Amino acid sequence: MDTKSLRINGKRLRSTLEEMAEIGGTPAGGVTRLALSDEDKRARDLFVKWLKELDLEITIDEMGNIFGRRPGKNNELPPVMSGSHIDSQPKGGRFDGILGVMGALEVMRTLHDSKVETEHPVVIVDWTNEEGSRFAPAMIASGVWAGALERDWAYARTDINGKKQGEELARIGYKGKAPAKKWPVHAYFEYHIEQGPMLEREKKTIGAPKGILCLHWYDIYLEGEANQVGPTPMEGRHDALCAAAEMILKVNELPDRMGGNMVATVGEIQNYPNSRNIIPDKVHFTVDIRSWDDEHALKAWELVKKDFQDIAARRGCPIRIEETWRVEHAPFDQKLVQMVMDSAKDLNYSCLHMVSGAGHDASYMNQICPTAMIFVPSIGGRSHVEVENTTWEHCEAGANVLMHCILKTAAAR
Ligand code: HGY
Ligand code: MN
Ligand code: MN
Repeated sequence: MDTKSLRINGKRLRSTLEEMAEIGGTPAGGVTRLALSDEDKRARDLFVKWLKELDLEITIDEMGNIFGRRPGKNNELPPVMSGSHIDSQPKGGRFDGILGVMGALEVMRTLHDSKVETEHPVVIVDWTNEEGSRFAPAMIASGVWAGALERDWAYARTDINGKKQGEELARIGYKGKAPAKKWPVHAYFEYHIEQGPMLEREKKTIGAPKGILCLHWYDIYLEGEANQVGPTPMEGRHDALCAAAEMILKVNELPDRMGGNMVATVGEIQNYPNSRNIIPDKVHFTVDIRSWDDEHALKAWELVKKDFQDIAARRGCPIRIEETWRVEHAPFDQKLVQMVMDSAKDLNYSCLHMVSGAGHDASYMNQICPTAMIFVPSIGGRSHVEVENTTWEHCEAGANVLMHCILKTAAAR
């Protein structure tokens, strides 16, 4: 069949995204659907229901990754896979992650409606806990599936209330039996909002990232000495929050000191006992360093770690450092990146070759098989916020590019 003229159903894609946005929807129009929360369960249940309507073969693995498989003419061949994540940030946006899962679902629905046959099977996936916000680190379930992270280590990760990831998976009924272990994949495409300002600034509809920066995550724990803020003289204090404050500014200055294309952020902090009239004696904060150059990021870490140790010593606040997680930068398959750009052109969409500063499950899939991503603009370049937004036209455009990349690599007939 000539699939060149095939297009997805933009209205149906919009209604799935709007229905999903209701699950964990916030009054300001964002979404709070933390990994393995009740909201995540409800969205998963809805997603599985939709997969069943397409008679897909459903597999849920030990990490709760959900796969829906559409047979090809030759089921001996490795599948083409596409998907992203359903979980969100706290007060996050209604497109991050879910657009890639619903985009892939819309492609599956279009193939189903048009009775398109493909040589290779096609698989859709929802990766558990891509965000790493509730249970650090990010992309943990695709990392286990890809063999980069240990399943039991992932199960033991706890959230701020001490709940274990493995137990929460069981609680919501998504701790599957299938091993969370990679199998051959012919090609992987992930459709996602850009989450930055480039496409809007360049007035382009489709982004074709050359790859994803490396992500390095660290956890810092400081001990101070609590005391009554009134009678305790300033000199001789061991104020854990002041030590943290100095360290946090060192992180912020790091990219300037290092030069090159790097970002460094402290996004999360807990201060104890967090009472206005007690000198803080315990602080935990996180460090996120990203760069296209892994060595550059490691050098930056060594530099700022030395700063941390000097500050801790000078302030008499013992420090404990956890080198929590690193994923290498992911240079995508150039042929597939070119396919994304050619498909955009064939569909008369403007396209920009770029890089992804945001992490995605595609970072790990890139270690397994030829991988590429498709971006669409984020209005105002905003993401991980309730105002995150993308036009419906752009949502439709990205899904059309995704479909034609899948059709090409799966050798549609
Ligand atoms: O951290 C990231 O870039 C992604 O949202 N996990
Ligand atoms: Mn995402
Ligand atoms: Mn995200």
